[in-house]
Amino acid sequence: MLRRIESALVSEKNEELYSNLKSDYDALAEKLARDGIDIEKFTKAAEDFQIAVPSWGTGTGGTRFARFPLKGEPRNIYEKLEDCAVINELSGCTDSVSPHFPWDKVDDFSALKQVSDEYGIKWVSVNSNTFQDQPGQEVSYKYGSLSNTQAASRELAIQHNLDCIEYGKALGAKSLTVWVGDGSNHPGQQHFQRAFERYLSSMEKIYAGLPEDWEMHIEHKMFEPAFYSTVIQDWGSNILAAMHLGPKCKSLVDLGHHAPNTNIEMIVSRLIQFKKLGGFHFNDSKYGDDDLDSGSLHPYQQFLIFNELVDAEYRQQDEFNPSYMLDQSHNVTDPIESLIISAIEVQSSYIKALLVNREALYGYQESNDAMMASLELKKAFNVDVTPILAMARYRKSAAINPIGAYRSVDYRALMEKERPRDPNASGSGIV
Ligand code: PSV
Ligand code: MN
Repeated sequence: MLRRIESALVSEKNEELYSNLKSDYDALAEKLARDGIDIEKFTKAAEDFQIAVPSWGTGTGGTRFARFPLKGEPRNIYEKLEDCAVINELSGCTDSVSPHFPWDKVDDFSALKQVSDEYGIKWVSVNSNTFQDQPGQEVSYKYGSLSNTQAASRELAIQHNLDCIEYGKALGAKSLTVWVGDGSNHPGQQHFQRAFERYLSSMEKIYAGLPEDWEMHIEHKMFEPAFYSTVIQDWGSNILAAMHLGPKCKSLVDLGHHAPNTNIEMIVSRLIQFKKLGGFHFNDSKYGDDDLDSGSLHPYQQFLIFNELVDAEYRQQDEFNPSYMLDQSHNVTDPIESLIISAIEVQSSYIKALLVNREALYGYQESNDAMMASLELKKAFNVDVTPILAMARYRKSAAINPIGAYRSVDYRALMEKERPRDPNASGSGIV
């Protein structure tokens, strides 16, 4: 297997840390055992947990004002894949990458697939991009793509999505994620119903092009780049579209795409109930979009979302198989470090949600014991599961201390030499 960080280095660092980890792990095992909980079951669940990394997240992000690129940033899809391999080697829980076209320029898909196979990295949901014009594009997306009033713009956007399905097939992906920036900036600019009708009729054509074993995921977002209305504004419009299109179409929840204080975990529950939860883009936010790293600000909200997911798993809910992915912008951190920590934060929410005593919780719910129900959740959330996660990484030959191991190789300095940057290049992050 091809590696970016030598396994000898990771195991050398791990050996320095193992005996302390073992003591912490044994102490937690003893504590959990007093409640009849076998820690090994949870460590195994942590070992099995995987979340995908967005190819575009490996570049430094930015805002509409500026971007401050890091030295040694990836310049193409092969280099992004290398950084994703680093993230997986150290975290042990990110064995797949979600590509974005045409940001990811690929001349030879089988050559790319061969390299990703060598790294042990899979390709998951393919993201289409009809929210910006490409150089030389004949018709524009300025006034929308799949819902544009002009047929030629809609046709171009439909064809791009159909092309994305072909790219995904070549890479072994099984779903297409569609997010459009379509919407309006002025009251009266757009006829709400007609725009939604045009969107649905374009999506029908894309849906018709889905292979039998594929799904299509629709992502809603309440603002940006359109600031008055968006065509797929919220989970209501999202699920209506997914229901209209058919069983292979589901809704995708990007945490940052809701108004502050929205009860996202309840949205998740509704989507689960109607078999329409396709997947997630995890991130955190104070004001909007994907501003912050997953779990950096609202770890309890992230836990409550996982509480719904684990509950569905526990009840063996039909047609429940959501995909997990990170989608966040890293403006001031090294994206590799942020993606490692974010993946582990999401993994942590999952393990904590698994620790909830479901039967006890159902009992408190039935007897309307609000205090005990809340304390049952808090009890699981307050368990420090870091020894479980670190032990899972150790057993998978990933790093007990991923950031420590990463910093010890000075990867960015090495990359600065390997990846000299064209000073005129615009960079690969989200701007
Ligand atoms: C839109 O803000 C979004 O969340 C969608 O997932 C896009 O594909 C991605 O971000 C682009 O950065
Ligand atoms: Mn997203």
